Amino acid sequence: MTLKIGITCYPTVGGSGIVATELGKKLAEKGHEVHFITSSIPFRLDKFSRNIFYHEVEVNQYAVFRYPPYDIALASKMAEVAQREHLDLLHVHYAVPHAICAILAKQMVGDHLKIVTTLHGTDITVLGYDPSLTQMIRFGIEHSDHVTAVSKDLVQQTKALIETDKSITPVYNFVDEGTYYKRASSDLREAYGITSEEKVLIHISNFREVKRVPDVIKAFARIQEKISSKLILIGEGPELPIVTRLVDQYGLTDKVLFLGKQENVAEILSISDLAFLLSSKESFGLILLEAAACGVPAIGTKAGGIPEVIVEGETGYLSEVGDIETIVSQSLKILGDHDLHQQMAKNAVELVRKKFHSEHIVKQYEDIYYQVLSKF
Ligand code: GMT
Repeated sequence: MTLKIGITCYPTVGGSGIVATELGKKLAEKGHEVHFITSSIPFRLDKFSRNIFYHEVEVNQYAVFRYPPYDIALASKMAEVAQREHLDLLHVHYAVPHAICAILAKQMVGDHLKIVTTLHGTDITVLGYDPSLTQMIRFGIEHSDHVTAVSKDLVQQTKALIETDKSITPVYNFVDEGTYYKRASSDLREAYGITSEEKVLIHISNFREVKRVPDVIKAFARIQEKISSKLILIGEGPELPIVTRLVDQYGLTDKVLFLGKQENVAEILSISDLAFLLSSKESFGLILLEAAACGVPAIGTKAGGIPEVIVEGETGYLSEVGDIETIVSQSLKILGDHDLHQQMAKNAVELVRKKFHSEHIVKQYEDIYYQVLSKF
């Protein structure tokens, strides 16, 4: 039986928006009718599919409102679309505000409309610490028909921080295998002025404090003294000025390439030798999966769900948050040993194929949908 599914996510926000959109696309390929209900068109929704629809949430800017009422507009749009299109369920990404809006919509439409909520991390590990929101997050979780989280660690953290007994299913993220694979060597290295002897290190994030990008620079400063290399930085965010200054202070301006925001990173990952994700909080770290799919080993921190994505000693190494010494020695070990690097690159591709394959993950979500719909 094919379903009619409404999907709400932050269309412009990193990993959660990407995963929600790719999930919608895969569901549509399997014959389900997918309705994106979002504030703008999700940036990965780039190709036409007759099973995919987009409903824009328009927020009234009426002068009396000090803050435009996005949540109310979203709930109202969800109810309108659910009624008109006879949706079976709403799959919302983020407890606050999206699960709350879905609960409101369900109250308007009726109990037959089911709610599946996926937690991505920021809603719990950042907002969960704000006491004024804890109760609201708990409400969103407990009134959803089913809740998933993108790692086992996030399941544990949610239970501990939000103090809920609600059953939460871990469902890992996935990448589109048609996009993320290692490209044959391109002229990109040459275009970026990278010589054939140089190794390429890469970090991709939204440059928020939790990503600890300065640690990447500190580690790179020492790595490039031993192994000729360049560091590619992709993304933009509040810490970019701090990072730029640090690169300057270390005299690394010729060795660090700031590429800004890039949407198609598979090409760039394909010329990379090692990826870094040194965050202090990270529920999953989608970029690690994207890197692994392109055959790039990674160094990550023992934070959140990262140890569920990097297999220690097989696809990369793990270190304590801020332990630059260990990060440097682990990086030198991988970059200095061709056979180890090749083996890790191979293992990484295999890991994505076995543990995180889109077919397997999409099936897990479908099973959850059928399960909630079978309950009256
Ligand atoms: O990392 C961010 O700040 C963005 C955020 C998002 O909403 O996309 O990322 C969260 O969700 C991603 C997709 O599930 C995860 O891969 C990221 O680890 C998670 N970020 C954090 O937990 C900090």
